Parts: sequence; structure tokens; C-alpha cells
Amino acid sequence: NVLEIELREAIWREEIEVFYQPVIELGTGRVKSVEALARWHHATRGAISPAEFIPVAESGGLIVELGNQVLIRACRDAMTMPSDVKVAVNLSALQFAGTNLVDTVTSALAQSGLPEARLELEITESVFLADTQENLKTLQRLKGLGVSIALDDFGVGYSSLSYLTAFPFNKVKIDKTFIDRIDRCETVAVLKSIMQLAKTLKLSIVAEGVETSEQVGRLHSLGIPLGQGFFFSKPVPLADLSWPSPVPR
Ligand code: G
Ligand code: G
Ligand code: MN
Ligand code: NA
Repeated sequence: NVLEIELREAIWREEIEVFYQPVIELGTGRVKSVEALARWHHATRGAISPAEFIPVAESGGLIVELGNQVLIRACRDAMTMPSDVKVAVNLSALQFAGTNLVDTVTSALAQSGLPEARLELEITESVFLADTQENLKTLQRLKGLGVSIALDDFGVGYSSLSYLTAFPFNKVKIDKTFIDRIDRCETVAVLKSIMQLAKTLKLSIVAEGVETSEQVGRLHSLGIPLGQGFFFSKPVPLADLSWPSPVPR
């Protein structure tokens, strides 16, 4: 596989970049956190989407090294951001297997000097599909470090609600597909029940893939506190992040 060979070289040469997408507090317009997203600009093919190269990294065993690079880069970059802004890093389920993820995260925090409370780790339900007991233990140890844990892409899997109660998450990120259909009363009903559950479980909610001001209005009136999406900003390089002063809506 040519792409895999080239990806291996790109990781080796540390050519994978990290972009950041802000997560906005809808009530104030403030940036509460930024999500780190891997970017690969191929010398001849141009930009290759992570939707394409992350699965290649996962099947070729490169995801552990790639994940480590993104993690340390994100922690270091976060040290240059305002101290009330958290950084969120996506973890592949495969990073839970094999090498010691807890040591990796501990060392990224130590090497960067980032306070543990400023790091958030995003996982998907796939973490619960294999080696459930072992992965749950790792997740508990990660949370024990003082970092927060978010359940990503919520609502698109098979039995999402049960995963939400399987672990004391700090945050749930509602998948874009719900935001796309937020004008439908069925979707509103689902969002309201997720909010009720989140309140009971004391976890924060983020709406992902927010693209229009109409969606922002609906989310805000539903009482969903946080939003992320192209309406606010696409993922950008560190240097292009800005920290607008709060504008109450
Ligand atoms: O940034 P974009 O929306 O194109 O990302 C596509 C997919 O790739 C998303 O599911 C996102 O979570 C995933 N992704 C992006 N960067 C990383 C990363 O550093 N690690 C992992 N595991 N997934 C990532
Ligand atoms: O799976 P995960 O939630 O980590 O995926 C994040 C990906 O979603 C990023 O790669 C980012 O480029 C993409 N994304 C973020 N906001 C929007 C949006 O408003 N619209 C669309 N289509 N994609 C988005
Ligand atoms: Mn994510
Ligand atoms: Na997501």
C-alpha cells in the first residue's frame, strides 16, 4: 500500500501537522477549548483528509506513533494559548491496546508542562467494543490523572445510551447528523432526552458540526451550552487561532 508507506515516512519526518478547531460557549461567544485535528499535506497529492489517512494509520499500526505526535504537539501548543482554554485530543481505540497509554499521556503532560486539567481526551464507542474491561481500566486511570474524558460522535453508534452510563465521562459531543436535522421535532426530542441524561450524569454537552446561525439559535434556546463547527471556525493552524473578547448574545 503506497499511501501507508508514504504515511510512515511522513510520520517519521514529523510532517503531520496539527490544526485546531475552537469550541464556543454559545451564551458568551468565548472559546472554551480547541480540538486538535491531524492534517497531512502531501508534497505532490496536496491535502489528504484524516478521514482517509487515520484508517490507514490504524490498519498499518502507525496510529500509536501518530497519536503520540499529535498528543505532544497539542500539549505544547496549548501552552501558548490562554490558560482558561483546554485542548482536546482524539484517541483511537487502537491506542488503548499495546503500549501504555497512561504513561504516554503522563509523559506528554510532563514534557510540555501543561496542567492536566487543561487536557481533554476524546474517545468513541469503539473503545468499548474490544478488550472492554482492560480499556475501561485504562480509561479510569487516564481520568485519575486529572484529564477530562469526552465521548465523541455521540448518537451514531448502536447502543450509545449504555456507553454513556458505562463510564463517568466529563463531556458528550453530539454528532453532526443531529445538528443537521435540528429543525425536525424528532431530533429536538432526542436532544432533550440527551440533555436530561447529561444533567443526571453531570456531564457537559457539545453540539458538533454547527454550520448556520439558525442552528446556533435553536441550540441556544434548547439550552445546549457549547458548539463547534464551520459556523464559528473551521480547523486552523495554531497561528491563525484568535481569542475574541466575549460577546453576549
Ligand atoms: O478533521 P476531520 O473532520 O477531517 O477529521 C476526520 C476524522 O479524523 C474525524 O473522525 C476525526 O476525529 C479524525 N481525526 C482527526 N485527527 C485525529 C487524530 O489526531 N487522531 C485520531 N485518532 N483521529 C483523528
Ligand atoms: O469525529 P470528530 O468529531 O473528531 O471529527 C471532527 C471533524 O469534523 C473535523 O475533521 C472537522 O474538519 C469536521 N468538522 C468540524 N466542523 C464541521 C462542520 O461544521 N461541518 C462539517 N461538514 N465538518 C465539520
Ligand atoms: Mn473529535
Ligand atoms: Na465527533
